[in-house]
Amino acid sequence: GSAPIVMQRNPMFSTINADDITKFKEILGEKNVVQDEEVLLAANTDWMQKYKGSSNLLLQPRTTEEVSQILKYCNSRCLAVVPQGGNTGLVGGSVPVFDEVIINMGSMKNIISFDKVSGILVCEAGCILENLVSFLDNQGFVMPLDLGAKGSCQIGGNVSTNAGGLRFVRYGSLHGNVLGLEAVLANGTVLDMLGTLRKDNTGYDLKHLFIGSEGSLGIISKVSILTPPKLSSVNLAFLACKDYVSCQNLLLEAKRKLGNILSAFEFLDSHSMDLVLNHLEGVRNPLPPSMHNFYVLIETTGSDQSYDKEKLEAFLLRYMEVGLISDGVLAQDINQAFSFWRIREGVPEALMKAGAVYKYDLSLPIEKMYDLVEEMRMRLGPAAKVVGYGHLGDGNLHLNISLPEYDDTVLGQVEPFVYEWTSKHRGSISAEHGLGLMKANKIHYSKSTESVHLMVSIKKLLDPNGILNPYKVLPSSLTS
Ligand code: FAD
Ligand code: 2HG
Ligand code: ZN
Repeated sequence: GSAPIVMQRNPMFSTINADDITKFKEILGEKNVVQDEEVLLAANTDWMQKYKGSSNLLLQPRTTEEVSQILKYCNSRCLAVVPQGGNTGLVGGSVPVFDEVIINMGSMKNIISFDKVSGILVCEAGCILENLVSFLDNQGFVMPLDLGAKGSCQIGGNVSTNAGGLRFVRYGSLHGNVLGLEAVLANGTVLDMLGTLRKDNTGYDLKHLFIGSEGSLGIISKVSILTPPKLSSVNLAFLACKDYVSCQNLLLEAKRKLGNILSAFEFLDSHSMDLVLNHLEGVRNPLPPSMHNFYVLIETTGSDQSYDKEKLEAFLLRYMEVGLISDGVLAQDINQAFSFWRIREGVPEALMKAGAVYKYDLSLPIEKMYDLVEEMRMRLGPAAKVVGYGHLGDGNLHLNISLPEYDDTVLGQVEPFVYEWTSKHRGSISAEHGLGLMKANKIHYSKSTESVHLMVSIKKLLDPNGILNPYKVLPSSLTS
């Protein structure tokens, strides 16, 4: 059912007292124990301004040893904590629900090593994704993931959410690219899994438990990641399609014809485009005004400048002739490419500016994916704007419902319908954003009872007092 769950603070958790503050200052030094109201207000509020906690304390560790000491102390006192990276998460996972201590990883931002032969980067969890991108660029390498939040999100947050993003279609999941981790358990134990090997079959691969665990099993303090070399030729096309079937068929052809140089295949519907044009400054549609229903971005990345470009041009020409593509343009330089990406990456920001938003991040069979958007539009009528966009190449739909203000009546028409629909088609109710607070009690739509119970057992083994990111990820009925 979808009855709203009235969340209660778990009374097992202690509240902060003066001795705790003294202890934290001993561990971290005065200035890394933050009680400033303005800083706390921002850290209590998520990116969408939808979830708000009421923590009075933010800690900023600078080393793994400090993270370990903080957690050991919090565990002994039964003080709940929320690990926080760049706070760009979209499911309410990165902010406190009540008065949990915020452990902000932003001060752990050192690059530890980079091996130019293997492309393996080892760094601290608080490194901002864009800073890693710039660092690697100078070395002639790229990050295997890219997302609209790159300017603020941290690699530790990316790994903790198993973020997907815009290059997933080419480089795959962080479960493949992350070679090693260092994580601190609830009791302060430091787990050194910071391997830099491509192959290592010695027992259970524990790092995978932490990838995508959203801060519920430990705090990731260091990451080792395999980075691909930067290739010299990147091309980007911005296309229009008349209907969803054309987008889908175009994807099949792109996989077949562009093959190993395909590096992104993204789509947005005209409703998403309208939002971007109406709410973001300086953004314009690169295609002449017309009644296009869908837009597709195709990026190729390869090593042969003229060949790659010709290949994409020939592809566009061919599928324009047969009508799969209604109109299209190739970016002529890096600035134009940036402006095309701005349209696609700007959709979440435009939605935020437009008012209240209900977000659904779904994996669905590609041929069924847009049916849901249309059904939802019919269901809600003019009460709300229903937009669909996302990582078509990965079968990942971002269904967003935008309205002037949050409205429980509308929400009641959306949920549980959207989850039931997804479950019926054997989809996932969280393709890439995680469960966080928003979907902790919805996990059963995508996972069997037996799987959820095993997850709860693992959680209890690693964090017996449940201090790590409580109320998130797993159903509250099973964890408290
Ligand atoms: P936070 O938001 O701070 O935290 C996210 C979760 O991870 C929380 O549960 C938190 O407790 C936990 N956490 C953070 N750091 C640590 C750590 N060091 N150890 C343990 N737990 C930790 N997501 C995608 O997958 N693909 C996208 O394309 C994408 N695009 C986005 C675009 C925009 C504009 C925005 C705002 C968000 C987007 N996201 C996307 C969602 C979000 O950016 C990602 O989930 C990102 O990986 C979160 O990183 P962060 O550092 O901000 O983590
Ligand atoms: C994206 O792909 C992000 O732009 C955000 O994952 C999706 O806002 C959303 O629903
Ligand atoms: Zn996404």
